[in-house]
Amino acid sequence: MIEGDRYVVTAARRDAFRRDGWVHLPGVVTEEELCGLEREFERFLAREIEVPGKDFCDMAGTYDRPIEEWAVVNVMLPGRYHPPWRANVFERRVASIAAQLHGDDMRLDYDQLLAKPPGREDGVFHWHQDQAYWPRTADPRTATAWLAVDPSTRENGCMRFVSGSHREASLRPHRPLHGDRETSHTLVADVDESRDVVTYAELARGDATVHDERVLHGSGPNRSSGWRRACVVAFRSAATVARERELGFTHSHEDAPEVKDRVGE
Ligand SMILES: O=C(O)CCC(=O)C(=O)O
Repeated sequence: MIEGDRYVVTAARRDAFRRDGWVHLPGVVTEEELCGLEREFERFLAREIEVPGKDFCDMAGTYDRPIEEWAVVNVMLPGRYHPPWRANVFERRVASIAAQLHGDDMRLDYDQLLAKPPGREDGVFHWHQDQAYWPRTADPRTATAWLAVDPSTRENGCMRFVSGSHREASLRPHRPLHGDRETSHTLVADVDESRDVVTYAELARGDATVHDERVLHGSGPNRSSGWRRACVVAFRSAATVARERELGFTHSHEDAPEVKDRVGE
């Protein structure tokens, strides 16, 4: 339920988040609010809003793949490059969600836009745990929200999760998808669907999922005739965000290589 900038998370949904490592929240933004976000989203995709270097990239291919062939378009840190995007209605609602899940010291760590073009068998976001991408920090509290800009279905490559995997004792091994992190940012973890129970998060436009840094997740190909677009914001504790910045880690793919080398240690 929406109350101004606040989205009320029921006790049952808070419990689901703790148990499964993710939760589906219906109606986080209204249709009217989503139309405003969508207009700006399209300006990023059309490159009317400039996002430099590797922060505009393909999460399925290598950094040098021609743009016409991209299968998972990734806009990293849209708010950094386009100040009017900052503190948008989705971000404000998720700030309230993060506080309800984890407490009042949660802060925005990064934002991101993800878009899969129609009819792409390779439009796969490979299985991973977000923590593998980040430097290790003492406080694990994380609320990463993923907003469906298009109805999100199994056909167009909705998010999928291995529920409860955030409670495994150690992080699963991750390997770079294309050899090394200079060629592509993407990491892959092994998921064995005969053992790991996979849940598909089909969402209506305006719904969101919120996930923990340790839960295994990803998404399959886009076999539909339309785009599958999503806005992401990640909230972590103020202390964690401060520690990351101290390490020079901003979630930009443009961060210095010595910082990248620390990721996934
Ligand atoms: O959009 C997707 O398919 C994956 C997004 C994701 O992995 C994330 O937001 O952590």
